[in-house]
Amino acid sequence: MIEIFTEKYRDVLSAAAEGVCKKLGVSPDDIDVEINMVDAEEIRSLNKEQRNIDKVTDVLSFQNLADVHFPFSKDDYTDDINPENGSVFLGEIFICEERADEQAEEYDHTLERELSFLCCHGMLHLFGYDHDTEEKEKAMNDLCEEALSSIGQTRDKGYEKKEEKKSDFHSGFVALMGRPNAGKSTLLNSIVGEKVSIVSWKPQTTRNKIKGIYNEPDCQIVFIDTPGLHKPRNSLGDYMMKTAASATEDIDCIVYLVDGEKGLSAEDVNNINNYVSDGFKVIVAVNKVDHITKERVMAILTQINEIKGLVAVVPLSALRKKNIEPLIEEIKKLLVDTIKYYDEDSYTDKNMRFIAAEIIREKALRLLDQEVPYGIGVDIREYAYRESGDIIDISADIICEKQAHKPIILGKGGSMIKKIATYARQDLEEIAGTKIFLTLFVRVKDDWREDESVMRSIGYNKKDLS
Ligand SMILES: Nc1nc2c(ncn2[C@@H]2O[C@H](COP(=O)(O)OP(=O)(O)OP(=O)(O)O)[C@@H](O)[C@H]2O)c(=O)[nH]1
Ligand SMILES: [Mg+2]
Repeated sequence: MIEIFTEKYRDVLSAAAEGVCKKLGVSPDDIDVEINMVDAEEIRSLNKEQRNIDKVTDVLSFQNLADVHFPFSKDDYTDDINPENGSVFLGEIFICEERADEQAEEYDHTLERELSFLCCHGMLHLFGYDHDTEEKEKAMNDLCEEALSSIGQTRDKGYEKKEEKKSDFHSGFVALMGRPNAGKSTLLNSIVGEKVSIVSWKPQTTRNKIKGIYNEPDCQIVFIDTPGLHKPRNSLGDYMMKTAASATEDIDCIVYLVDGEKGLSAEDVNNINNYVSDGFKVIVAVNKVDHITKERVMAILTQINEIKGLVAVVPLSALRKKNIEPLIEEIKKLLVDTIKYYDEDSYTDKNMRFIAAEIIREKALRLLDQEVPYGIGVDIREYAYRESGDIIDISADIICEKQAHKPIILGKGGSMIKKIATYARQDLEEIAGTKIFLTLFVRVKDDWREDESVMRSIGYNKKDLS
């Protein structure tokens, strides 16, 4: 049974799937296949989950049978028979509507033809066909074409086009890179207009990749905030640098932030040169110009002009939101994709649990002195709405790495932890738009920044980085 989970393209997909069955001499009643139409974000997340590829693709097929042979007989697959309908479970196909639409335009044929092709391609995968060698690819393509022509699906057959024309819309991914404290997270928050990433004057504040989404009617830019580039001194630092490196996968450009107060360092020059020679499109933003003289800005810009191969250089103030538009305009020139990856209401890829942990960490970073805050992690133990729906209960552990740090975090009579909780609650209530009850505890986990199992449990897992 070929099950198709879309009303809109049911006829096209079912004709294509049956065309493949006919070509292979298989009765559609003997097989159990599920065909789904999904949007770009859904196929991207399936691709990431199942294949560890964080990219939108046109079609995904998940094959159930390890080995298919012909002539196809149900009796050869008794373990894979679906007891509900007596057919052999072949697998699932997911087709991305936006990508199919784009490809139809690109190849100058109809959407119907493109969907049929993608469906045939997916079906052949479920039957064990592959394209990992030139020879196999040709065999697969030939079969696909034969199946398509057997159902009269030629390139000139018309099909109702989607009403929305998207060619004026552009989108892309931009990694914000730079040394610790340059102002990457501040810039992300200013661009997005929401507090997405935590900020502090202490270096190495950001530990994860955090996406912030900027929308305009004709464009969507997904910015990726990253941990500041430094030489790692422990496993957490190592995780942070791997995180930063992984943020440059599949991006359209890098915005490299230079801290205007500190000036252009030799490490900055080295990092920028490496990105340029690796083929990235690099825009350098000189940040914190609100805090330095015009002469100093000019001197830094002159130094940067020596670097070859940059797309643009933009002086700005992330904190004061000065000169951010010219940066956006430079980025827009580099956008080539036409997919809206996130809906307009989303402004980050992170959930409230993650944001809650980060806000608590931010307050600890800002309130605690010396080395204590660097060894802090936050584990959210509970995040739950009360039945009434208007109060969220959050309880979290502040994890520190030395017994001696515990009394410092607690403060005299619990004054410090109360302060952290009050400031964090105020921010979280504003972000969540609802009342919050926040309870914090302090736990000691000796040298956890070297302990990968503790790191994993609080969200620093190297395996999550593709
Ligand atoms: N004066 C001034 N300060 C800024 C500006 N942008 C950021 N800052 C300050 O610089 C400090 C570091 O900012 P962050 O945004 O946390 O820097 P970051 O690059 O994300 O740092 P890491 O996450 O540690 O890599 C904070 O105290 C910010 O308030 C700016 O435009 N002007
Ligand atoms: Mg940061």
